[in-house]
Amino acid sequence: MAVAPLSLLLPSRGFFFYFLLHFVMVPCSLGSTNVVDLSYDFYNKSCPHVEQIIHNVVSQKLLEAPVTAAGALRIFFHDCFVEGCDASVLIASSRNNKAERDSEINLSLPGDGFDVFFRAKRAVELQCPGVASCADVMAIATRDLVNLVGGPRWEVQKGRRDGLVSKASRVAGNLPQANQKISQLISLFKSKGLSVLDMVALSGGHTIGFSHCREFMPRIYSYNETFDIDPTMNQDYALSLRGPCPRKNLDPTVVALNDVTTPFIFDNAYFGNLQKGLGLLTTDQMLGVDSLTRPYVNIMARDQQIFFNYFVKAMIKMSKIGVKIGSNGEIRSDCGSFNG
Ligand code: HEM
Ligand SMILES: *[C@@H]1O[C@H](CO)[C@@H](O)[C@H](O)[C@H]1NC(C)=O
Ligand SMILES: *[C@@H]1O[C@H](CO)[C@@H](O)[C@H](O)[C@H]1NC(C)=O
Ligand SMILES: CC(=O)N[C@H]1CO[C@H](CO)[C@@H](O)[C@@H]1O
Repeated sequence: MAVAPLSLLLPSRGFFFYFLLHFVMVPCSLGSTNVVDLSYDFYNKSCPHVEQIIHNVVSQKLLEAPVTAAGALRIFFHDCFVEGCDASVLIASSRNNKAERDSEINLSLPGDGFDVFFRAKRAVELQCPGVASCADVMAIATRDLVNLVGGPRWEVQKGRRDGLVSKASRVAGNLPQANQKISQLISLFKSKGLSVLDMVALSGGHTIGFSHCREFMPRIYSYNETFDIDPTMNQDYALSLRGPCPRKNLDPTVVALNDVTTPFIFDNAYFGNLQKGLGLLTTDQMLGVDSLTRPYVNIMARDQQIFFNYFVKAMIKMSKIGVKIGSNGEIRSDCGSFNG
C-alpha cells in the first residue's frame, strides 16, 4: 500500500483549511452482533511484546503520515460493521472475489490506514510468526493511533481471529451514509449492539480526518426550494466550502476537514462545532439537532473527559462486534489474503 502523497492547499482564511489528498482509493466493511470473551493477556506467553511492536510501527508511521490516524480509525469502524471485527476489510480482491474493501461505498478509504495495519502485522510476524491475528493488530493499532493524536487510551482485549469471508456485496446496508436520517443511523447502530449514546460518542471520531466534497455538496448548493444553504449550517462555513468544492469542474479528490476547529487533535471540539452549525456532514449536524441525540452532544461538548469515557466504552463494545474465537476463522499470515 503506497503512502499517499499529501499536497496542501493553504487556507485562504485562518479558520478553514482544505487539503488535496491523492489517495490510493480503497474501500471498507460489515458485522453481526455477538459478544464473546476476549482477554487482556491472550498473547502474554505466545507473543509478549506484541503491543510494543505495534506501538513502534504505529508511531513511526504517524510521523511519516499524520493522516494515518483518521484513516485507520475509519477502516477499523468499517471492518467491525461489516462481517465483524475480523480484518475482512484488509483482504484484497481476487479474480473471482470482489472483496469488502472494493465496495462502492468505501472507495474513499485511504491508503495510509491500510498501510499501517499491514506494516504492524509484518513487524509482529517477524517476532511471533502465525500467532497474532490481523483483527487484533487492527484493534491495538487503532487504539494507539487515537491515543497518539490526543485521544484516550484503553486496554485492548485480544483473541480475535481473522475472518474467512470478505465480499463487497456484504457491505451495503451495514455502513452508515451521510444522507441517512438519524432514525436510520440509530437502527443500524442498534443492529450492531450499539446504543444511541454509543453512536453519538463514536461519531466523535469525526474530530479528525476528512470528507470528500460530494459528501456534503447538497448542503451548500440548492439545498431545497426555500434555502440555498442548509439552514442548520453556519452560513459563513458553508460559503467557505464552496471555494474548494465548486459546482462546476469539481476535483473529486478534494477533501474538507471533518473538524474545522482542531482538525488534527482527537478532542471534543467536534461536539462544540455541532452547537455552532459547524458540522460538516448532514449526519454530523443532525446529531446536534435531533432531540434524541442533542443532549449527548451537549454533555460531550461541555466535558472532554466525559466524551473520552463514553468513546472508550463504545469503542470496546464496537471492537467485539461479530468477533471470531476458538476454532472459527484463522490467523492470517498476510493480512491482505486468506491463508493458502
Ligand atoms: C454515524 C454515522 C457515520 C456516518 C454517516 C459517517 C460518514 C462518513 C463519511 C461520509 C466520511 C467521509 C469519507 C470520505 O469522503 O472519504 C467519514 C469519514 C470518517 N469517519 Fe465516519 N461516519 C459515521 C460514523 C463514524 C464512526 C463511528 C467512526 C469511528 C469511530 C467514524 C470515523 C471516521 C473518520 C476517522 C473519518 C475520516 C477518514 C479519513 O480522514 O480518512 N465515522 N465518515
Ligand atoms: C500480561 O501482560 C501484561 C503486560 O505485560 C501484564 O500487565 C499482565 O499482568 C499479564 N497478565 C498475566 C496473567 O500474566
Ligand atoms: C427546506 O428545508 C427546511 C429545513 O430543513 C425546511 O424547514 C423546509 O420546509 C424545506 N423547504 C422545502 C420547500 O422543502
Ligand atoms: C454509496 C456511495 O457513496 N457510493 C459512491 C462510491 O464512490 C463512487 C466513486 O467516487 C461514487 O460515485 C459513489 O456514489
